[in-house]
This record gives sequence, structure tokens and C-alpha cells, in this order.
Amino acid sequence: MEDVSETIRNSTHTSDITVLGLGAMGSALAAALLSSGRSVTVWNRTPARATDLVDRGTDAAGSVREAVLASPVVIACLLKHASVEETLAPVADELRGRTLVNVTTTSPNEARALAAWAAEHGVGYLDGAIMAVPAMIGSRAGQIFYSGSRAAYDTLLPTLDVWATSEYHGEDAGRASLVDLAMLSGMYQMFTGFFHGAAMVASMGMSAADFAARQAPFLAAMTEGLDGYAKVIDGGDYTVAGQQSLEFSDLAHIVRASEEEGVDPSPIAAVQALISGQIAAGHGSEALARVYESLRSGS
Ligand code: FVH
Repeated sequence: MEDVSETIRNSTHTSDITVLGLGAMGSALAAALLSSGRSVTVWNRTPARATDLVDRGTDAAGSVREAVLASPVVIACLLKHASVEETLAPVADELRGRTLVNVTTTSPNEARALAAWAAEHGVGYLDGAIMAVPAMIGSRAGQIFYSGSRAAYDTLLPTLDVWATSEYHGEDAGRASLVDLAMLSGMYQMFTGFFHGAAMVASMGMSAADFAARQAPFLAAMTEGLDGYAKVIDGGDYTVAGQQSLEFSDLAHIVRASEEEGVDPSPIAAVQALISGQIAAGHGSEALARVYESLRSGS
């Protein structure tokens, strides 16, 4: 059988970097690399999606194998973990000795499983979690979190910085994904809160656009409070002065108003359940941020 690592040492790469997956994000990543002067090979399951990038100077590989062999660094930007496994499993031998950067959204444990698979096959592994939309790629406005091989991160940093502001979170490959998903949890709950509020005022004829015009500056102002909550949580003293208490934060009236308007109260009822749980446990006079303790304990 061919010694693949020997092949890599002896081969002249045809490009600096390979991008597997040319969806909206993969295309943006490849285009930014190209604009930075790097030579890029791309592969996509549906070849037609490579046309624009080929017109701009990328090489399009006819197979995953060919794409992997073209560069010392391989970026995977596919739909989800299963598509990464499916795409990479047949080319494990070809990947040996190269560095794989997987920026596909995965769970922390999926990232760890991929890192273990990479280690088993002699592949350097860096997991990336993109906190940006494709239009933000190529500017410092976006953030990308990384975890996994420190050596790979340090070596690739000038390349990674082409895409966004890079932030390293440690050798445990699951960490970048954990921060990513925690951030997205906050975002989706904020969006759902907006959808719920918009549904409530719809009964009085207010459009979602009119509601958004009021809600957006209010929420932006409220984010100023996050720092204060964080200090209370990190300090671990929920009796600290100056905090809104759990009793004061009772949301039963919002749940009731939602029901009275015929709007499903489940988003706000979930928050109310957390608050009620803390009050029932005897912490009513303590800070609202104590809800964090219910979440941490899984109760
Ligand atoms: N777009 C965004 O705003 C977000 C921002 C945060 C991070 N995400 C993650 O990035 C991954 C890719 O996202 P995307 O926006 O590029 O996604 P799509 O445009 O839907 O493209 C999906 C690509 O994946 C290929 N693909 C899907 N299944 C398979 C498979 N079984 N085998 C091989 N390739 C597969 C698909 O190929 P095709 O349909 O064109 O043939 C696209 O190239 C994602 O994890 C986001 O969560 C983006």
C-alpha cells in the first residue's frame, strides 16, 4: 500500500488551501482566501456551485480525493456533522499529514469525535465556529472561535484572520462549538421573545414592523444589564444589594396577558417557571440572576 505521508512530503501542492463545500458560507470563505492572494482549490458535491469561484481563479477539483491532495490545509464547510463524516471518511488516508479545519456547525461532542478520528488518522485538527453571516466574511466584524490543535491554530492564524477576528478556546476541540451554541441559544431566545411580543400586539393591530421599531432599541438598551448580571453570577452572592429580586420579577401577569390575547404563552411561561422555581425554593428576595442556578443544576 502507498505510504501517503511520504507522498505528501514529496508532493508539490497545487494550491495553498482547499475548501470543501461551496454553500453560502463555504463560497464566502473561499472568495476571501482568493482575495487575500492565496491559491485555492475547491470541491462541492454539486459541481455547478463552483462556477463563480473558478471564473475568479480557483481550481475546482473533480473529487474530494483530488481536492484533499491539492493542499496541505483542508477546510470543511458542509451542512452538518453527518455530511462531514460522509465526505471525509473515504479520504482518511489522503488527509494524513495535512491539517483539517472544520467550520461546519457541530455539537461539542461531534467536534470531539471528529478530532479523535483525525488524530487516529494522523491529521491535524482545528474546529471552527463561525459567528458571522457570509457577508461579514473578509472583515474583522465577524468572529470565528477555534479549538483543537494549538500548533495548527498558531501556524494558520494569518490565514484564519483573513476571514474574521479569530479567537482560540483551547486544545479540547469541543470548546469552540460550546461557546458558539451558547451564543446562539441567547440569540434564538431573544428572537423568540420578539416573535412572542409581536404576536401579543398583533391582536391590537400593531404590525411586526411597528413592534420591531420599538423593541429593537429597548432590547439594545437592556443588553447593558448583562455585565451586571454576569458580576452577580460570577460573584455567587445573590443577596447583593441593588439587584431586581425574583419576587419583583414574577411574570405571571405577562403569561396571563398572553393567554387573554389568545397567544401561546410558552416562551414567557418557560421563564416564569424558572423564576417560580427559585421563589418556591425560598429565594424570592434574592436577585433575578439566581435563575442561572436552576439552569446549571438542570432542574
Ligand atoms: N450561512 C450562515 O450564515 C451560517 C453562519 C454560521 C455558520 N454556518 C454554518 O456553516 C456551514 C455551512 O453553511 P452554509 O451557509 O454554507 O450552508 P448551505 O448554503 O446550505 O450549504 C451547505 C453545503 O453543504 C453541502 N452538503 C450538504 N450535505 C452534504 C453531503 N451529504 N455531502 C457533501 N456535501 C454536502 C452542500 O452541497 P450541495 O448541496 O451544494 O451539493 C453545500 O455545499 C453550516 O454548518 C452552517 O451551520 C453558516
